[in-house]
Amino acid sequence: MQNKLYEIIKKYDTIVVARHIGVDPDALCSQLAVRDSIKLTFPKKKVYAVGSGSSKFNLIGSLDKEPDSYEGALLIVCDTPDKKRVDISSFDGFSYKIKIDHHPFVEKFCDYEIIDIKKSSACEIILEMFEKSKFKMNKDIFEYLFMGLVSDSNRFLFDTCTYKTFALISRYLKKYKATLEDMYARLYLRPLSEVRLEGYIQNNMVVTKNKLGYVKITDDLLKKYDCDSASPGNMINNFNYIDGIIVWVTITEDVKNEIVRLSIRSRGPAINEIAMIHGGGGHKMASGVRVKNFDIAMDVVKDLDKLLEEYNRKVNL
Ligand SMILES: [Mn+2]
Repeated sequence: MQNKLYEIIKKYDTIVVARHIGVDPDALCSQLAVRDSIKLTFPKKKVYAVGSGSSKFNLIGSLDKEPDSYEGALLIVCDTPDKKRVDISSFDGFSYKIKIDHHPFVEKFCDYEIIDIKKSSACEIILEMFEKSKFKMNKDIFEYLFMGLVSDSNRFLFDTCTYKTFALISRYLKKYKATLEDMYARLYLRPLSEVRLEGYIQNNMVVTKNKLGYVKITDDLLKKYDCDSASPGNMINNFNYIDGIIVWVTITEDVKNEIVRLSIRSRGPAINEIAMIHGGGGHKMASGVRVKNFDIAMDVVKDLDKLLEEYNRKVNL
């Protein structure tokens, strides 16, 4: 797998590395690690990490401007299961496309697809491949991959982290003497405005008798708290392990894109099928949906509540 990847990459002079819309640390870090390792391994190649960033992740690393043309270039898409969620202006011109992903399979849209849904993160897949291959690494590249892995596994809370994950990381922590505190600060330092918004969510989350928690965040509220529409989705993992809440949802108005965004998490039933029915997707326990307005968002919430009702019935049998 890693050798095939190496041989393909070797053939192209221009390489574009993309990932999903609504950037998160695993998406960003996987693309930056792939970009920098290719640059390090093949210094003459032109490699671009593209997509819209977020000021929230300024401490992690920076992206590139898209090249003028993709003619004849190689595209590598990280952390994205479907074509419509790739954060890129166009697919035209690419000679070959590669996908590296850990989401449940949605569709094949690349010539060569490396998918392992058992892995915690796209970053873990890449770190494992780099270790076994001729791709060069350095401390910075390892730090990207570590941060992406930590973020997507919610600091090793999920079952996708195994002894293999820890062993893999351990070998590199030793090799590069990376400092955990520095990496966590780059990942988790956040503005006070977001903490205050989180306080609002804590106080205003509605909880149904089926143990579904949800909260609506309007654009007015985002303005009041000086936050952007990506903020609630970014803090959603902080609501895990609350007694009395099994599935929880933030419903956020995004005026710029004229949508309402649902971020959904579960520590009980798989929620990705309901997300998919409503045009979204993601992981079994961490999904998202974009809809037109709050009314449609509440249809998703109702379906999730029904799912929980059934789940609770089975659990209590
Ligand atoms: Mn991911």
